[in-house]
Amino acid sequence: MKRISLTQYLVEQQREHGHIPAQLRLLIEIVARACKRIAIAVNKGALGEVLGSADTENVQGEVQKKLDVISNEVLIEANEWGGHLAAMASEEMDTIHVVPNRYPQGEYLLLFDPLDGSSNIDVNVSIGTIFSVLRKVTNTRGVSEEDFLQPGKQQAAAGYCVYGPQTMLVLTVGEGVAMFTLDRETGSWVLTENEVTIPADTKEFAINMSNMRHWAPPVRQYIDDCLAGKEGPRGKDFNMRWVASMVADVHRILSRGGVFLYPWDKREPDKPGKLRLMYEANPMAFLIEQAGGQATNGRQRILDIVPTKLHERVSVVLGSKNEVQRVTELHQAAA
Ligand code: AHM
Ligand code: MG
Repeated sequence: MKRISLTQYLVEQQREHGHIPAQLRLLIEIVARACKRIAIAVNKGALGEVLGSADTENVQGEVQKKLDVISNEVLIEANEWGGHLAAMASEEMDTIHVVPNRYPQGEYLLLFDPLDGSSNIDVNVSIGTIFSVLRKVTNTRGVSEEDFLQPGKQQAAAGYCVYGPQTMLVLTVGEGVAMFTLDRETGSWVLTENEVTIPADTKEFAINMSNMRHWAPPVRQYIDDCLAGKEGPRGKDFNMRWVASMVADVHRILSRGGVFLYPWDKREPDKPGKLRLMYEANPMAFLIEQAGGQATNGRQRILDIVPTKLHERVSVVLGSKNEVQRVTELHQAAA
């Protein structure tokens, strides 16, 4: 099999479609390199003294794990000096990190969840890094949080890296989805799946079932119908999977179909959901749509939502098209 590296893939995309400017290519390569460093830290585990809590809290009031903090630092350090970015934002930082004056400022904005699936770090289950790239569209000097508040449909690129049995990078630059596997011997990202597509139908759903009693009626209805199996209104048996790392759950869906839900629930009625719009839902929604799936908040396409704040939360329903449509219709019927 001819091996195509990430660099070659990006150069060829640029030649064929002409939509990957040099700065964006550099950005993607730097993020991919940073993910390699994170993968090394993840693999070392207890031997690298990277497990356990950092005894600090992030802006969302969650206790940070050592690997949350390490991964955040790796991504910032790697991306500061290249001249491709104006600023970065992260799940682990209260506000944006502007590229320091000693480096040139670029035209892109990078958002990330440096280590997704934090509850799985210490139990050796797949975790990941999620990233989203926006262009700074305003011509104002300097950069502020406002510059980041763009709907997900304006993303220039998005992807994630999953640290599992294999380390894989999954990427879209708006021309389909490509998957790369890290070759540990050579240290390079090798294209192993191109033009990924999600089947429109599925018999597999992913949701944290322990929250069932807190869901809104349309979500309850959807899952009840799935659980009723062959004898129920769906006429088929469903299987359930929940890794509790969004990256791993989305990776399974991109690999063989399925539907993922993290819905609003009544314990926190004022919060639209648990997951964060700008660095979790948007990049995943972009990938899922690029693979032929759908992503909504139950009512509206995720990529159309105009954010009002950096750490905004959102309900998420994504994956195989016909299932997402069904959930969305149940919400519309209940409205
Ligand atoms: P994190 O970014 O702090 O790791 O939280 C996000 C994670 C998602 O990866 C996952 O889908 C969800 O939270 C798991 O939630 P739960 O603990 O309810 O299973
Ligand atoms: Mg996360």
